[in-house]
Amino acid sequence: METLKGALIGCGFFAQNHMHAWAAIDGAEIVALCDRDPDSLKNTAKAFDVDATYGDVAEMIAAERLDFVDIATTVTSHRPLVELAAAAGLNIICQKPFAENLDDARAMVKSAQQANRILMVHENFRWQSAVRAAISAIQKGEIGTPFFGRVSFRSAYDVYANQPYLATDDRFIIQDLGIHILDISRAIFGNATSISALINRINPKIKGEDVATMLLNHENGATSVVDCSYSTKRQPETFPETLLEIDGDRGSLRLEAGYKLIVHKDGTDQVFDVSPPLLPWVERPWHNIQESVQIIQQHFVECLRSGTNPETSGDDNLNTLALVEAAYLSAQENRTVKLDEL
Ligand code: NAD
Ligand code: 89Y
Repeated sequence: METLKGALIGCGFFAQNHMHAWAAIDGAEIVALCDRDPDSLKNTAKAFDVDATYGDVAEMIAAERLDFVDIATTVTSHRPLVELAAAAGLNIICQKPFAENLDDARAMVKSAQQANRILMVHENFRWQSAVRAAISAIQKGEIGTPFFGRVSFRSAYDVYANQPYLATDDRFIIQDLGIHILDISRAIFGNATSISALINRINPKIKGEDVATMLLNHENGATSVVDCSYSTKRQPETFPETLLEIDGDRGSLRLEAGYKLIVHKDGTDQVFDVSPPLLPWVERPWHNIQESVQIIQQHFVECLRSGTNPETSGDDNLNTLALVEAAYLSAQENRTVKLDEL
């Protein structure tokens, strides 16, 4: 089978993880890089030994024979880049947040559908092996039918050092991080019908909210609480772990700090170490996220090969993005927002 040829668009902070992961994945290779910033372009080309470099995406797409593009830019550029790539007949994997708003996201999904190409969102947290182990235990029925969950991410890790835009954007934690945690809640309980959100800014040096507490009602009748904070100073500092407490009608499950999975059923606890493997290129504490980058990109390649829709497709991600929009609306108007309002 021929190796799929891809191009990376955006060679910034997080794209370095994409490149390490592509190098470790069978069946696909990155043959070209694009970035408007010459230094990022040059450094990434050197680090990963890629000869073809471009400062303009349209120029790159015209010059290269590609099967897919991997969009690792920040959100404002996602819609034009996705539409350009789809119009050129390319498959696409695009970083989160997928779009700035739902209208853009719907148009992006449509552009890929019209081109009959695969569009996947790099929504990687549900692909973290520890989270996956919990989802898999729930899907196997280990705790019966889940009826309540707390999906929680609380940390004081300095995310602004690597991603300075997080301190200056109007929106912060729900759009940047909560999006992943809401997506995990969807992966466990399915789509939601309504959400109520409270937000707060504790860190005076940033513009957006750094604390969000969200209450979701799911289509299947389950309730979940999704809570996120980047102002929680604690030991152990759990960045970037998502912690879970899920109650089912036959038992309960907890994913605790240190990647400890506890499944309680028939009156006893079973305890599992679900620590992510330390891949050769990863660095603590990011290894959890970095491993999931490799897993999600591998899933993208498998979907391209088999022609199947990815689990975290553009279409699927509309539901996660709708939760983000609804959470901001709820916080702004101090009311419960029904998802069918959007
Ligand atoms: P960054 O600013 O470090 O890098 C973005 C790069 O894209 C920059 O080098 C910029 O010059 C380039 N760029 C922007 N528009 C372009 C265009 N039109 N053409 C060519 N190049 C362009 O940003 P980052 O921190 O690496 O974040 C990138 C994305 O990754 C964001 O959407 C962020 O939310 C996401 N991210 C995801 C995770 C995750 O776990 N999934 C973690 C961190 C960041
Ligand atoms: O951008 C964010 C993400 O997607 O995962 C963690 C992060 O890097 C900071 O919140």
